[in-house]
Amino acid sequence: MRVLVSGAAGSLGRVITVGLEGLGHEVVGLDLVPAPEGTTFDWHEADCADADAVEAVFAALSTGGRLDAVVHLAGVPEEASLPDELTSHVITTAALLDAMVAHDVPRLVYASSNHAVGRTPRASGVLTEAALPRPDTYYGVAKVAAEALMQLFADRHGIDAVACRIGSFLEEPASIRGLSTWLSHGDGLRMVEAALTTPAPGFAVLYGISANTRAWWDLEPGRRLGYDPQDDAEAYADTVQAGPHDEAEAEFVGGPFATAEFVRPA
Ligand code: 15L
Repeated sequence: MRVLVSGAAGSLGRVITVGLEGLGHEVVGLDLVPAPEGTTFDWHEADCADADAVEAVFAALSTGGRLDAVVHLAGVPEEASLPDELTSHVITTAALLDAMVAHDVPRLVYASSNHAVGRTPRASGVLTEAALPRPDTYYGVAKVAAEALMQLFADRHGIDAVACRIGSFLEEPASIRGLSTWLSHGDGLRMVEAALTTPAPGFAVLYGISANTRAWWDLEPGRRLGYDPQDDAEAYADTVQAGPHDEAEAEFVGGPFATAEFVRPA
């Protein structure tokens, strides 16, 4: 497949681009910044929030053959003001979806987040993909809205759009919460590959975590799409240090984003 990856220079993007290339895909990187040294694939510099700039990238790519999918990983990974969050997650997703429709690109894989449902109490039990939106921050609100855009474009334009509600994408789990929310680098790649290749998903949601013994999120929606996680954070249970915020972070699935002390930017 020929795949455009936004946020290619970010922490997710660096791992996913190289991994997709290793799986035999033709990767095109897209980011605000130049390609990291040693990048072996095509790269475009543009702001995904600028619809004209995004359209120009798609127009340039159309001369080099068919683009099969977009993997949208760009966006601020933490809380910011509401306008900044909406720009970073919703405006960018809309610009990419508009360009996909204009250029007949059939599939979007999106780095959504657990924070779309982060204010769900842990006491609610394992969350399925049918969990109602329950954001813990403006960041979470923007992820909910981006998922709604994906549903809209699936319904109106027949785009296949998989929203991956990612937990904690790290080399190793870094906290007690991480033993439940960890997504290993290898499983992150498996998740994206499944979302890219599963036949005709329409709009679909999966939880992007490894096969963690202590998981709070249902892996079945992902398994139905072909995501077969191989790692388990439990292997790190003896090495992860308890922290002073563990108790507060355990109340809601969004952990540190959902605690009562969290201060929202204006
Ligand atoms: C996210 O969505 C954030 O981008 C990341 O920084 C982590 O906070 C992660 O969720 C998490 O919940 O651990």
